[in-house]
Amino acid sequence: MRTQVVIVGGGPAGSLLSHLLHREGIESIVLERRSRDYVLSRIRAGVLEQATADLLREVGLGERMDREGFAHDGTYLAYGGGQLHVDFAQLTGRNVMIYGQTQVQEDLYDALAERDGSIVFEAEDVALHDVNSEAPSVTYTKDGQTHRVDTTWVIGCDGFHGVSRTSIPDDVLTTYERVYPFGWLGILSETPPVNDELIYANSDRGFALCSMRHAMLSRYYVQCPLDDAVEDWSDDRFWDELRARLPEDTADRLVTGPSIEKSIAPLRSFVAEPLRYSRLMLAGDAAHIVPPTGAKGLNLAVSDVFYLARALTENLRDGSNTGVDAYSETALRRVWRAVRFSWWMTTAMHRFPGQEDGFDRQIQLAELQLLADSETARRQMAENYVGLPLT
Ligand code: RFL
Ligand code: PHB
Repeated sequence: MRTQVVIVGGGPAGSLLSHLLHREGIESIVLERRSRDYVLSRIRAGVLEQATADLLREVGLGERMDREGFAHDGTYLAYGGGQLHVDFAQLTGRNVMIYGQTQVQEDLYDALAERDGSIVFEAEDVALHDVNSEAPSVTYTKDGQTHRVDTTWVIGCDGFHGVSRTSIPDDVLTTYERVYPFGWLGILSETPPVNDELIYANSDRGFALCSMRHAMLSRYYVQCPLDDAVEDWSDDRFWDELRARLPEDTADRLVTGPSIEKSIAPLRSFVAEPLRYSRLMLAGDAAHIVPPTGAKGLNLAVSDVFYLARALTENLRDGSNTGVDAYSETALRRVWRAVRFSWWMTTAMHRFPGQEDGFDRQIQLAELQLLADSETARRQMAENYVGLPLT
């Protein structure tokens, strides 16, 4: 068969791209290795930049988000026993939306389900062919049968471990990487969130984050050593550690309960450039990873495919190469800004091995004190957290 665009990977980047293209009259097919239920069982992001939320509304995906999500006008940074409020609304006139990636993904799958054949779940052995020619194709296996799709563009939205990026010759890509010497242990529990806004906590025992999904569903994280396993962390141990890392009055308010999900994620910054190799383009985690501290990963997946949908539409409808030629540079400008911010938040908020000599720890505290003392510093942090408009 033939389609205009083959999208490898049906996470947020791939499924949103297909939806955006469809609205412009461009046909695509999404090939997703996992089942729908498997993708929806992965607990990931929770914070949508204002531009992400606005885009979802604009393309008909905002109804449930506006009903069930929470607009947050600020956040708390806790350190040295106290906490600092960063008021996004006052500093930037913008805010963020608390709405889970799982819910965004459900809304996207519901939209794709209205178009027969727009997504193939459990597509195995996806392979890219002739992407460096005018006639690329993609093959995959489904229920033991091999299929081939001829196309004009192949878009790699298959995450960090996908096949798309690794289909590009090594000498084409330049990669930049920083692996952090710790991970995040996250739990989901059916308890009321400890606070009405998120709390990012820097404590002597390491980082902690209090987040939420809704009024009776909380998401909490603690920094942990990379070689820890989920089995090392009973619920009781998790709650004790979280309490120990929060300001006392917050710890006293914390309502605990059984975890319904518990997982460990490593922290990494990674960028592969350029985002294009002839007829193959990369978007989202397939091209770049940020540590979750800045809440940027999902938002970058969305901004990549926003630029890409516009570029592909111009190309396939009008024959223009302007957008596709500019895509990598346009998207990477935003990516590097988010990579810098996520690195900064990670560096300012975590306990690093080797900090024992005290110097780096004092710099961290000075960094946070600067935010407390300077409205200019707070505004810069707030502008980065709420994100740039998408234009
Ligand atoms: P995804 O979501 O990884 O989707 C890629 C899809 O491709 C499929 N796939 C394949 N399909 C076919 N053939 C193959 N060979 C394939 N290989 C893989 C996979 O099954 C998958 O369905 O990438 P995408 O779409 O680029 O989306 C990126 C986001 O998921 C990611 O950046 C965020 O979750 C990151 N992130 C956060 N981002 C935020 O903006 N705000 C947050 O608050 C936030 N918190 C987080 C996070 C990520 C976390 N983890 C677990 C890494 C918190 C955590 C703990
Ligand atoms: C989340 O709710 O999962 C979450 C929130 C903020 C972050 C990372 C993750 O920075």
